Amino acid sequence: MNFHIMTLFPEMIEQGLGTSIIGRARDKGLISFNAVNIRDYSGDEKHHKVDDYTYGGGAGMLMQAQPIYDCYRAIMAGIENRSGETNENKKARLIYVTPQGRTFDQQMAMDFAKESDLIFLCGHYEGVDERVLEEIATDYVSIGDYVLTGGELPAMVMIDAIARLVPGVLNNDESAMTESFHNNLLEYPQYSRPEEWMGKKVPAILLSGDHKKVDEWRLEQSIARTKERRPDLYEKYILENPPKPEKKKRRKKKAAMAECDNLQACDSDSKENT
Ligand code: 6GU
Repeated sequence: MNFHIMTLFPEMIEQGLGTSIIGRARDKGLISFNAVNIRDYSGDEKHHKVDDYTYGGGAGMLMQAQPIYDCYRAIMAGIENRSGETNENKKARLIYVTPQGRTFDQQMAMDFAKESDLIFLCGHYEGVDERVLEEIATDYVSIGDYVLTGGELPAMVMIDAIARLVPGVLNNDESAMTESFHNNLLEYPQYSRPEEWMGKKVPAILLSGDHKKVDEWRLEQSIARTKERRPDLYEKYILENPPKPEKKKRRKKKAAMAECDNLQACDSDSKENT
């Protein structure tokens, strides 16, 4: 998977994505980063200017259309050159990173992870000339309802989330982790040595060696935690996993997993276990 980032600060991207798991994946050739400086495509030979005042007045400068478009064309030419005739009809998606976009989430990360090339456009100043966006942007994506000074950090956030889904990027241990947001549940609490720390004991069930019980406990904890911390996600989980009506006789055995669908049981559970 190849990430192309159109930016005024390519060094920010290179530093941000060059280390840890993502850097290792790049070194292994599983992903690549191509941070392209929009300023290199300025038509202004002398000052390499890429911004100007807005028509209609108002504060701030706007990134002009032409340098962005030329930068985009150069990236596209590189992609087409590399992929040859094989997928000539499939245009790479271009993500304009903007607080006005759809909020990025795990589902979007999974969707973007299917692409072979992704182009990110990082805005600065007051924004970008609308006409070039109409011409090249396929997706408008934000990372949340707050304003940042530029699109580089959000682009890196998205690239990290997407890249770790590319096969081979995570090693077995990393990918075997039961993750928050899979199935709309947050991760259960985890413990390592020592067995007792600051007077707090590791829940006994985790030391029992009974894998089935441990799994049940973890699911129960995940559900309780999601309900308490992210009621919005919990709603989704319940919609997709409606609680099954229990037969009376088998109720005791199956109780652990089902109980958390009931608000009171969940609340008392999570208190007992914290
Ligand atoms: Cl994607 N860009 C900028 N500039 N600010 C943001 C954002 C994106 N998402 C949240 N704030």
